[in-house]
Amino acid sequence: MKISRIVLRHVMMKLKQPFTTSFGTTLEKSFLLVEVHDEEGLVGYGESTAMENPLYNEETVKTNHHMLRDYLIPLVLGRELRHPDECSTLFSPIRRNMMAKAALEGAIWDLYAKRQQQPLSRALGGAKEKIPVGVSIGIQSDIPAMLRQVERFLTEGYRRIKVKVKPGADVEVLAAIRREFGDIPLMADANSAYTLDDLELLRQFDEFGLMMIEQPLAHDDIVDHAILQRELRTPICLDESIHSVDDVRRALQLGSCRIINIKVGRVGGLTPAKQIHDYCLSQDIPVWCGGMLESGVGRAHNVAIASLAGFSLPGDTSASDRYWEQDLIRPAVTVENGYVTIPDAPGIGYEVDRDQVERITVASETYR
Ligand code: OSB
Ligand code: MG
Repeated sequence: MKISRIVLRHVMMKLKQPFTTSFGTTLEKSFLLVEVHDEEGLVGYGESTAMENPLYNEETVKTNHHMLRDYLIPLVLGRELRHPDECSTLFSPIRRNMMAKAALEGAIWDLYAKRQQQPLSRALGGAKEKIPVGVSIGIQSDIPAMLRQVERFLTEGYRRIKVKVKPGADVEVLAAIRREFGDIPLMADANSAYTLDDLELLRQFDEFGLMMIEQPLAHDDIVDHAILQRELRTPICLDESIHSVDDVRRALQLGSCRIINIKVGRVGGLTPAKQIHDYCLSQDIPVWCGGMLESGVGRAHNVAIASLAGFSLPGDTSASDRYWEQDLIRPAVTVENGYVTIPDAPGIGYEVDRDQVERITVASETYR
């Protein structure tokens, strides 16, 4: 396939409700959409999961724009590609900037699958027909507000509840959820809000029989996490610390975690995500697909990768209406009985609503 034109859009979508983590609150989501066009008029779509500000990782909408415009797009534009896996090799001289790479690579995967007239899930090697999904609930103003959110999502059928925690909004919240809802599949995500100085506090998490605690310690750490994991019964799941198969290998060798959250953006694309999945499957380490408040485009990529066999735990691939009044894709992603059905149309499997994309576009550039 030959990519003859690339359109880069800066778009803005307003979330239904603010989403709060230990690092900040998002209400308006500003992000980049990538369109790759081939000579036959087919289009592949990708979404950058870089946020406006560098609070989750070091990337931002603007750094992604720079990397795409000045480095990554020139590497693929006009080039004959046989397979999207080639992006990993082409991009390898460029250090990091994983989300920028993933946005372009994801668009190329979509285009490739459309050209093969195959759903992206199948092009990636996924065989599942539906995937179990969970939901991620942001930090709330008080415990009653949190209990209302948990109740709402349990009613909607979600198969696992994840709550964001931070010092001062943690054990009491978890205790209240257990008291109210009993033995539901429950986990907590700290987004690096703790240090080893909080060991005695973190030990109290063990009382709640959580499925896991996600990224309790620093975003760039695997050593302190190994010390913590030896002290806790609750499995640690790493999110921010993992960018590659080598990161996973080293973390497992040290005993830093027992579960891996795979985010396509954080690891640099679908090909690296699949490699991490394959490695974890070979090591008997459960994985699940994380989310970054994606629009339908990124959500569709997440649904596709989560169709691989090793994604044995419910992911953060919730329904479009979890965050959006109106999504960019048709039909919207829906959850029935706690499952999302893998679409069988070619590529990402959902139609991109071009009118809606135009309405939310703040700026766009075309490269040819
Ligand atoms: O740590 O998983 C995270 C959202 C933004 C940044 C980081 C994270 C999250 C979520 C929400 O937990 C996942 C989602 O529903 O998209
Ligand atoms: Mg996380």
